[in-house]
Amino acid sequence: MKVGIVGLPRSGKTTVFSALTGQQPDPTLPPGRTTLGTVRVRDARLEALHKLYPPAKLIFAEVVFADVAAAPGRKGLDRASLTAMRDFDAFAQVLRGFPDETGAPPDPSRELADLEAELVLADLDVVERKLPRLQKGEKPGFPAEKELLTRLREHLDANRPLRLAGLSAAEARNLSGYAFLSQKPLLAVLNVPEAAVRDPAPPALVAAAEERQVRVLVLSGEVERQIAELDEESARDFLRDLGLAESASQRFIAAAYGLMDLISFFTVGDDEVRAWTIRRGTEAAAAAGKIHTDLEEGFIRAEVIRCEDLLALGSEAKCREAGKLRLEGKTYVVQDGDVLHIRHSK
Ligand SMILES: Nc1nc2c(ncn2[C@@H]2O[C@H](COP(=O)(O)OP(=O)(O)OP(=O)(O)O)[C@@H](O)[C@H]2O)c(=O)[nH]1
Ligand SMILES: [Mg+2]
Repeated sequence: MKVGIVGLPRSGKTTVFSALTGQQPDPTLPPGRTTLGTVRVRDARLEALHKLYPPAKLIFAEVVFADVAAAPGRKGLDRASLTAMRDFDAFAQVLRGFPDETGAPPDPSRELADLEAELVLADLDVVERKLPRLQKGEKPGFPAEKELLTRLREHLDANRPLRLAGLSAAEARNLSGYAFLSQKPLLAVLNVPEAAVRDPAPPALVAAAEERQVRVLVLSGEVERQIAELDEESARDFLRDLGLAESASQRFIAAAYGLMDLISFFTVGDDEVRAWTIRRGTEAAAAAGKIHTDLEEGFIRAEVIRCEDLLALGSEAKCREAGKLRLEGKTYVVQDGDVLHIRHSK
């Protein structure tokens, strides 16, 4: 799962990316080239499970963030950046919450609208190049492609992002090859100065975000960068002094999980105790495939224990005795916090 840190030029994308991931993109990269950085998903349940298997390695799930090198001196997005953005599963749009280099005050609700307009235009361009070919009799890639694209064109023509087009799950799946930009889940990230880090988001931004069904996260890239340089205890003290409960990177990840409808399941053993990320609704065989393709192909059954049962009873054997271990088939829908052991024939 890759979250693209996107936004208008000079909004603070790279600052936020570096603060979250500790990675410094090479400033000489050509436009459109991406830099990836991973962030561990802290999970108290996983850390508690790890205590039951002392020699095991503890492996957190990770979220990948991407920063795109921008073409210098542009007002809007360059083509190379738009192309790079097609590859991301979701967007976090950084909104400038500080005066820019010329002293101009921030206008985050306008930035939200401006980027959206660019994404809508880029999608409209794709639809308008495809539709005439379908109308001329080109074989559609999926049933009713022409009708669906016609509907999308009307929607885009009205300056509405495809996220709000009320697409069914099947339609969204059919369209996945197009990688429409305005269809991708979006989170708004207001990057404010340290002094404003506890202030609520400005009402105009809240209204603009609500209208688009977008969540707003307020953070200070500057504060996050400083936290990233501290050890855990000093970071806690620093956050307490600022009146914050936790660093934004974990809030950011929680929001990204929600945005992409992601959940975690766990595997435990003497070698490793590990969290895996899947989309909500994933069935057991596909979840097993995340661990290893052999486990999906040779899937027989999943032994499932709820992590709270395992934590309360202290061992898999005790869970088995207490009837807390279930055997589930291929189509079992894995739940957040399930501990899985896959029985397989490979
Ligand atoms: N005052 C202040 N300046 C910031 C903050 N975050 C970023 N900046 C400045 O804003 C400018 C742009 O920051 P970047 O992080 O490079 O923004 P960007 O969106 O990656 O820019 P491009 O990739 O060129 O589009 C730089 O001069 C930063 O120093 C902030 O929180 N406060
Ligand atoms: Mg940048």
